[in-house]
Amino acid sequence: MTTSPETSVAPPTSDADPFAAEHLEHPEPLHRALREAGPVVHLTRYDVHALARYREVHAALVDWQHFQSGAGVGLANFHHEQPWRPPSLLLEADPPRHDAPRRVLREILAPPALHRLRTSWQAVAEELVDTVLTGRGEEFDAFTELATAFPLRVFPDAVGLGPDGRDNLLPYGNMAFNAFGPRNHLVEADAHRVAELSAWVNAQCRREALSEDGFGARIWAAADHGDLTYEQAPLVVRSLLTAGVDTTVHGLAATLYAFATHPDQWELLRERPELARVAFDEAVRWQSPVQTFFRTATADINVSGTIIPEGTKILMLLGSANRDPDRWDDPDRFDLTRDPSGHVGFGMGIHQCVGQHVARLEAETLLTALAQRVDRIELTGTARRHLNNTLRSWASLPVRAHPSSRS
Ligand code: QZP
Repeated sequence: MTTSPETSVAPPTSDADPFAAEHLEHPEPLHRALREAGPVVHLTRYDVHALARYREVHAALVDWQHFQSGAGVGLANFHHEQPWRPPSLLLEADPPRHDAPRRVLREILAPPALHRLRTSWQAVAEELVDTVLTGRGEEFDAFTELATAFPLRVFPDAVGLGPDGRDNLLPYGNMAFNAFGPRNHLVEADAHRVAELSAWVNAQCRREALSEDGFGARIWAAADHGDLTYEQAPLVVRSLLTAGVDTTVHGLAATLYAFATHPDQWELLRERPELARVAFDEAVRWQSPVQTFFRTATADINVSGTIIPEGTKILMLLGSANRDPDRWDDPDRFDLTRDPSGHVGFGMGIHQCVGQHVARLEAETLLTALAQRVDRIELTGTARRHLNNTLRSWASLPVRAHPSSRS
């Protein structure tokens, strides 16, 4: 994608604010406009360059040498602004510093390591679905009762968290994902909780706070083996607690919303339950729970004919890339028969979501339990969003689920 500087042109500009409420609520019109404007668009309000097409987003994600993460993956440039918390050793770091923590977490969250969780997660999913189907006359809020309840039942236990204060996890994540955006009203709204929530999360990352058999304990054991330093271990645990809760909650919510609004696709899943995993990936492509993050240019980079100046921030619109008609047939359609692989909803390249197998296992166990028990799922009211600067989030998914006769 890098060509000689002589061929460069000034990019089209836009004064749109991708973090304004109207665009967070309905991002598609802005995404289409930015994709059509050109391969690179200068956003004058923030003085950043935005990539909205699949081709450029993908190319930037795999080129960590030119598109660095060490200056932060939010709007704030850590070289000029103090980060709100010590930077993540994985997310907000480049090779070589990034690599040891990444290797440790990759082993701990790899499919073979998750194998022993499957049976217990299946049982939790079945019990949870049975409870919502009997408890409330088959009408319930699928956001709170399933998409939120299920990850909160299985993930903190898998990490090895103690029982107290788990209700801090979602508010902490909401704050962290808002913090990647501008200091707008969403950030200001939670400012009074930063110290309290950070103190709680940091306390949970200590070795003494964690059970002896969870992901957290294995991170500390990696320090015993010399694969991490003892200073790094708590920050790697912090990454799990930051990245592992809200993302799966809103990813599962996106999947349930997709099925509630596409009954033919639910029918297909019931016929072929082995599609549960591909359904989750297709929902991640279609909704892109992680809508955006930034990189920073390490040099003057020529991107498809536009020079992006060294040291400036680049906004990657993952949700837009995942619906780029030049990459996807009928991109706005939620379709279990397509191959969604290659979507950038989990990122791409060396930083690609290290927890994606955990997320897929959560989705697979919950969807399978639901598909075995529910003929039809439909919205009974308005699906409501919660606004966040980074996450395409939900507040409510009121549904009716029709229990199947065979269960
Ligand atoms: C958040 C961390 C989509 C990403 C921005 C999600 C994410 C990944 C890692 C961390 C936080 O390491 O704290």
